[in-house]
Amino acid sequence: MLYPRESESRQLRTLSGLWRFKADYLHEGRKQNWQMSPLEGTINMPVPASYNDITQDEKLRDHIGDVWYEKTFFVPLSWREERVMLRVGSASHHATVWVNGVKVTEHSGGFLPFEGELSSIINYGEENRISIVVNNVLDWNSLPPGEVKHIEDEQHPKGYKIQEYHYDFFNYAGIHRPVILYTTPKTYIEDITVTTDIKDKIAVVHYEFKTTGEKSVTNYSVELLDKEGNIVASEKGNKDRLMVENPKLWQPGEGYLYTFRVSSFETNGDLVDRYRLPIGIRTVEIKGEQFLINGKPFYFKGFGKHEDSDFNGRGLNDVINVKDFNLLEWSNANSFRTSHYPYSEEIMDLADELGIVVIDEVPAVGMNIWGQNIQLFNEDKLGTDALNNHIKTIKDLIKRDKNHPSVVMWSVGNEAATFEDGSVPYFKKLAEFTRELDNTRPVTLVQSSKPKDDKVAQLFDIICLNRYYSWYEDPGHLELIDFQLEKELKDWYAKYKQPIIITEYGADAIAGFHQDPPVMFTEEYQCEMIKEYHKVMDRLPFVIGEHVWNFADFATKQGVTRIVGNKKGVFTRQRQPKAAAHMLRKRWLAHPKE
Ligand code: GCB
Repeated sequence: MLYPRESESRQLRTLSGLWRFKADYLHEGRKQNWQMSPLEGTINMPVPASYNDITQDEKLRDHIGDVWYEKTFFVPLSWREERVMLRVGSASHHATVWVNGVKVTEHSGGFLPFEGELSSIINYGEENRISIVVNNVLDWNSLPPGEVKHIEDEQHPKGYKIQEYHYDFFNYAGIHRPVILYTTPKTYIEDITVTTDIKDKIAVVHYEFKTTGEKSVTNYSVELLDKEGNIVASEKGNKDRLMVENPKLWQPGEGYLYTFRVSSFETNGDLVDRYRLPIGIRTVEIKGEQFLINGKPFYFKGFGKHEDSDFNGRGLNDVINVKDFNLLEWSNANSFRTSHYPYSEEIMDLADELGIVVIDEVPAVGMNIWGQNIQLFNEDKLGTDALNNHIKTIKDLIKRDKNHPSVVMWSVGNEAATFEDGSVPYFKKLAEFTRELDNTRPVTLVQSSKPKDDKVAQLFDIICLNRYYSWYEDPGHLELIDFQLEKELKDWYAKYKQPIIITEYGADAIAGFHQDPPVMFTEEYQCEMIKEYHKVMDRLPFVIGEHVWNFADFATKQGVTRIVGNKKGVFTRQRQPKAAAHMLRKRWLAHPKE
C-alpha cells in the first residue's frame, strides 16, 4: 500500500481536524446502526489523537469498548473520473468505516494503515458523511495481546470488568494517524519495491512494481533523480534495475535521498499515473561480530522510544516528532527502536531524511506474564490464531516499510516468554516468514530471558537484550551491575556467537529528585546506573549497540511501580533533559568504543 502522495495524476485531501465523537457506553451503536444517520449528543474530538486525555472525564479515559467518530465532507465533481480512496493511517485497535451508511472497510491492528475504495459510494459535488467506530479491546489474538477480565467477587460490583494487558504503556485508543482522501487514476501504480546494492562504487537499484486497472498499460518510464532533480538513471520496464555510478549513499547521520519516479503511459504517450518514492542507497549486513551499514561497522547509540505526548497520547504529533528528532541530534544519538509497535509513516519519513537508523518492531509485546507460572504459547492463549495474526502484521509492516532506508532490521516482538517450549515453533515460523518476505535485512526478537533459559535466539540474526540489573533485580545495588552484566553478556555470546545490542537499560528518575550518594528514582541514580552498564559494554567487543530505556517519560496504566507513568525517560514527557541526557550527549559525541 503506497503512502498517499500528490502528483500530476493524484490528488489528496486530509480529513484531519475536529470530528463529532460519541463513546458508546451502553453498547448500543452497532445494534442501532449509528452509521445510518447523523450521530446525536456528540462532543468535539480532534483527529488524529488519542481520545483518552482530551476531556475531563475519567470514564472516557478508561472506557473499554466502542467509540464513534463522524465527519461530513465534499469531494469535487472532477473526482468522478478518478479512483477515490479513503485511508486511515491507524486506528487503535479495531475499526469499521462507513461512508453515507455504506460499509467501506474494517480493520484490526492498531498501528498500521488501512484503506477502502469510495468511488461508487461517494456523492460527487455533494455532502458525504463518514462514520468510524473504533474499539480498543485486546484479546489473546490481537497484537498486542490482552484480556478483558470480568471480576466476580464480593469486593467488586456485579459486571465489573477491566482490560488487562501485560505491557508497560497506556492503552491509548482512537484514530491515531491521519484520515486521508486521495485519488489515483482508474489504472494505477499499485506497489513498488526497491532494494539496493553497491558493487565497486556502482549502485544497483533493483525495483519492481505493478499496475492495476482497466487499461492495459505497458509503457513505463522509471527515473532516478538526485536531490537537485537531475536524472541519474532511467529504465522502461516494471521490473528491472538501475545502475548509478558514484552514488551518494544513505548513511547514518546523512540521509541522502533520491527520488524514484515511476510513470505509466497510454500507447499514444499520454500520462496515466505518476508516483514519486523517496529512496536511499545503502546496504546492511551482519558479519561476524559486526553490524555493517555500507560495509562499515555501525554502533547503535540511541533509545527505545514511544509515540507518546501530553494530551495527544499516541496521536500523530508533528510538533513532538520534529522536536524528538532535534533532541536525537542534540544527544548525538544515531538510532532508535520503534518500541513496541510500528510508528507513523511520518516518523519513518523523518528518519529517512535525517539519517537516523531504525529497528522496526511489530506490536508483539506483553507475551509474557511476569512472575506467574502460566504457559502462554498454547492453543488457550497464544495459539494458531494469534500466530496467524502475528504473521499478517509482519506482512503488513514489511509492505508498509520495506522501502525505508532508515529501517535496518525487523524486530518480531519484545520480551516474549522464550523460555517456553511452545515459543520455539511459534518464533521459528515468524523468523522464516520474515526472511521470506525480506532477505535484505536482519531479523531479531528482543529478549528478556536469561541465556540459560532462552530457546529461540538461534532462529534470529542478532541478540537484542533488555536488562534491568540494580532496578528490578537487586534494586539499589549499582555495585552488582559490573559483575552480573558481564557474566550474562559473555554467556549469551558463548551460547549463540551473535553480536549483542542492549536494547533497554535504564532507571526511573523523577526530574528534580536528587540525592548523592545516589538512591533510586533520583537523577543521580539514573546516571550512575547507565554509566555502570557502559563500563561493561565498552570492554566487550561483541556488544554493538546501546539503546537507553527510554527516550522520554511516558504514560502507563496505573500501578504501584509507576509514578504518573514510567519515568525512565532521559527527557521528561515535555522533552526537557534530565542529567542523564547531558551525560549521554557527551558520551555519544564520539563512538563510545574509540
Ligand atoms: C521492559 C519493557 C518496557 C518497559 C520497561 C520498564 O523490559 O520492554 O516496555 O517499559 O521494561 O521500564 O519496566
